[in-house]
Amino acid sequence: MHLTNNTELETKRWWKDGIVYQIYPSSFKDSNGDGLGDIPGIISKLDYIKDLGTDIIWLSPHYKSPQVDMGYDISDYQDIHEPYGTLQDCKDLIQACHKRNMKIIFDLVVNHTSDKHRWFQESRKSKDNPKRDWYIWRPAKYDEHGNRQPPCNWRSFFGGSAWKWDERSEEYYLHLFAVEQPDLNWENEHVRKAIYEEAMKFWLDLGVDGFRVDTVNMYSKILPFADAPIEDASDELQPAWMLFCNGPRMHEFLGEMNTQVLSHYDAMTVGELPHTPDPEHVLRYVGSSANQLNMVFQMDMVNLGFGSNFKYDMQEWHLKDLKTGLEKWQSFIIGNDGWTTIFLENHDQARSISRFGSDDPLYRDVSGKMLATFLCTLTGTLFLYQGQEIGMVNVPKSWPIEEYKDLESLNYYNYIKEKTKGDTKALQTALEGISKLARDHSRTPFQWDDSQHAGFTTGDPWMRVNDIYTEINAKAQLSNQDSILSFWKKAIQFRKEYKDLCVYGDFHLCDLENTATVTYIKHYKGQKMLVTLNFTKEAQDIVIPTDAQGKLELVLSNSESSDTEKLGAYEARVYIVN
Ligand code: ISL
Repeated sequence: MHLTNNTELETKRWWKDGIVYQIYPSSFKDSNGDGLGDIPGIISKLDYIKDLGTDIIWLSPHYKSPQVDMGYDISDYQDIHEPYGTLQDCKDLIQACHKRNMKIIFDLVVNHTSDKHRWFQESRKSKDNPKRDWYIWRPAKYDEHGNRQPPCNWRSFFGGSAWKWDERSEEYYLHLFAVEQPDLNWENEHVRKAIYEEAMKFWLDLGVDGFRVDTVNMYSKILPFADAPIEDASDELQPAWMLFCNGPRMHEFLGEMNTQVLSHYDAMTVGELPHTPDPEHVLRYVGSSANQLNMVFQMDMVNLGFGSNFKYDMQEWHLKDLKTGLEKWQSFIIGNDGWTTIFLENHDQARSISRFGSDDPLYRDVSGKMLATFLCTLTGTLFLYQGQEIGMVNVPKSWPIEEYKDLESLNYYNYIKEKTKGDTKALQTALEGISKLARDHSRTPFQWDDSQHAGFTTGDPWMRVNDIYTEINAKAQLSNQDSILSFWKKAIQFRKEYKDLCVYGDFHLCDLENTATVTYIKHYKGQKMLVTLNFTKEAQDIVIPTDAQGKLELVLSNSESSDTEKLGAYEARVYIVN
């Protein structure tokens, strides 16, 4: 279906062709030497971000927080984590973005709060506290020996039971994530109202342009709480996403959020939507007529290689798997009013060059540029993560577990340690998984230059800087026309110049079975573009799909090669088909 001119005006929106740059505040830029990034540091780098060609900033949580989960545990929605700055700094940041004609969105984390949030502090006081029902409390179960047991067998995301016994008020509370992240009870309408007021309207009224909505499908759980099916026979606790994702009231809640808050602003929303494989169901979240969210993140590509029970229990994956996920979420919006996203990195993922390209110094640059070509020619809103534009890679495999800071990696390592009673081989395997997939890889300080601590801080960085910073840093790349950074700028300009094809075009995959290349055609009205990418170190045949026969004009490439038969290692080519 092609859209007429009238609907086209409605269909092309700033949050569709705008490119998003995600900032992880603790690791972006420190302005005061305390070793932690901060808001003034971000402001000092806005011209760098603007110059890259990106249009929208997504700021990961900057709110007041004990930082058990790096700010995804919020203790006050209307206050700022002190080392990051003040509310005034935050207002300055919003203004500084708008002055540069950029937008800024914040992270909306409302499935849970920190256990230090005043709502939870009240709630846990006693069973009859007026805020008791703001969180999810349940009595204990007892087994046949009279031992106290949690209400059900759910495993939390960060390991251990999803239920925590509260000694004082003698009930369990639910926490899908860390013990210190109790789940809010969305069934209670006072909770929802408070979220709308404190976490949303407050910031929208200060000029924020929207939200990245954390764990957007977990607010409605299936009640009453039941045991999840046994998938991991070696453990009492089981993954339970089928019982806490996409519960029966999910769409009602998002509809209400829309009517009461979002519809009053020109706000962008992008939700994190794990465990929702059915495109029809996803359209209920992102179809524009559904009035819920503008778009969601699908995890199919970024979760490749994750173990089914534990992420770090790595599995082999094949290029065909990547293409299957790619095709699914690129094409599910064809002929309807939905929208989609493109990303290979964020603060929960390891670095894309290390995972999908090669961090071997021989291929690092070329594979980074190939991935840039890939992302910049896909349909949907494009999200970049800080450091991706300079080709930051995973930390060295030699780093011991002590250098990792994320509770997910550490909890997993400790779980294996306990389970195997410290078996060296098992711990080595665990560390291998962590060195490939840990969230820490994206969280190391930004590599600005080759001075001490990569120019990130004049103090002691909160997390070790990746040792490779003298080779990979922004300063060196800014002055090098051949750098990954320069290529990203070029590819972003290309995306803007060929916006219809790149951002809005219909996507058709051509080589699903090919184990080495990814080839697709983009169509927009009469225009056609062919993209062919080599995901390997070996040269590959160039196969022109029958649908792209005609005069091919090479418009973007990461190599100088003029070989018409073969793609070199990690070579990327984009042709306009005339
Ligand atoms: O990070 C993951 C796998 O390594 C995911 O399971 C992740 O925990 C999940 O997608 C939810 O993520 C979001 O909420 C978490 C927070 O830790 C993540 O950083 C955030 O993106 C809890 O708020």
